[in-house]
Amino acid sequence: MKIVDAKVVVTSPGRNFVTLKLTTDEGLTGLGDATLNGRELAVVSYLTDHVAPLLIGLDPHRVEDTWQSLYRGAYWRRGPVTMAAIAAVDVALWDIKAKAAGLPLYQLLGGASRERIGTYGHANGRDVPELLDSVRARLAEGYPAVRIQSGIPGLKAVYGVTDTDDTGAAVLHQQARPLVEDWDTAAYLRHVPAVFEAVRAEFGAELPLLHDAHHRLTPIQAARLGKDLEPYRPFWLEDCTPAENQEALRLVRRSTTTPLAVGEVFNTVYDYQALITEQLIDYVRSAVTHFGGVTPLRKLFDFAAQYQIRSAIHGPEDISPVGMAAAVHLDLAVHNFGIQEYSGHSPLTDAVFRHAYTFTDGHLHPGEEPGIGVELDEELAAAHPYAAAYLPVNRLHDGTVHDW
Ligand code: CS2
Ligand code: MG
Repeated sequence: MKIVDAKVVVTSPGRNFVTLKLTTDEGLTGLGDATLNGRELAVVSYLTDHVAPLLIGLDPHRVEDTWQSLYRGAYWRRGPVTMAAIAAVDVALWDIKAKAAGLPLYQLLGGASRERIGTYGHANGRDVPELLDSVRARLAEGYPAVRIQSGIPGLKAVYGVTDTDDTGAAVLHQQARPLVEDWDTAAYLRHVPAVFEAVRAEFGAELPLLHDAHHRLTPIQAARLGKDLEPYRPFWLEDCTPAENQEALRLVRRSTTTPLAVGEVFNTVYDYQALITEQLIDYVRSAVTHFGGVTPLRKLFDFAAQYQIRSAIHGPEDISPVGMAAAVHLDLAVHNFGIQEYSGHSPLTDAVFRHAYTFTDGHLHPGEEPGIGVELDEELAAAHPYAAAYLPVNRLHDGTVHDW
């Protein structure tokens, strides 16, 4: 079997997605997600101009060899653009391989290790009452765990708190030019424990509560927050400090028993090396789309499993249904599964990307369709062209740029 066509489809059914579609001489097709939120066109060019021509004529069954060729052959390694492009090729090849075998992808990854996949949903509010209503809404949808993000008194717009227009519809924090949000770490550190106190008071001690600090704290501030949240027993504190400096987590780890989750912005195992071998974290957060595909992410999970660290694949709306499908197949198969983030997508996005995975009573299942179980409606995709959209930028009150 040979690859005879490699096409990059950019569509924006409410937000931008980049998809690679490979076609073989036997008529089999494979899809891969290459969406890099806010830098989509860089990956489009990487794939279109530098990778797609090299794929024509290759045997699609040679998944590992193609991955190694794209990783080592570029000479310039790692990074979000390169690894999103390689991820799209990798997932498309796994999709073809599983279709050729007539099996859902998870069967090629060792088969099911569980019956269904536990998820967590996003609850947020501009203030505590609104947050409590949002938690209620996620529980009503069946989510077994909830991430809680709240507005901060004195701050206009904060990460994770969905702005809604006067019709109540979510206003995506993605504009043709970056929105500028404001930040005050001291106000945040004062407020978050009170938010957990209020949610625990309302929903009790059992409900798994997650929180994302989104890279914004120094190590000692992260240690402070981890300690302050211990009485509320969070399921995890995510991205408590920018983890490019992996050593920073040593200070946090020795200061608190609050579980730590890191890694959605990481794209190779080397970003995690010390975090895993020194057991500085409890969950690895990389998504198939940002980590180079199923091939390396499975290896990362097996490495993490030696240290009793579990998976927690990144699953917000900017991971397309193609990337989500690949994640759910991995979630079903790996032994050290932890939890799957799941925000769902708009009905229009689900129409562009028809998928076999299901979300029922707060749990996902990949379904039994051969491959990853996603079909791309190219005609509908073409009706929603790319629209420039950028993530916000964060600034302190004195105007200093801060992590968003
Ligand atoms: C967040 C993401 O879901 C999360 O944990 O960190 O929503 C992140 O803000 C977006 O993926 C950025 O595109
Ligand atoms: Mg996050």
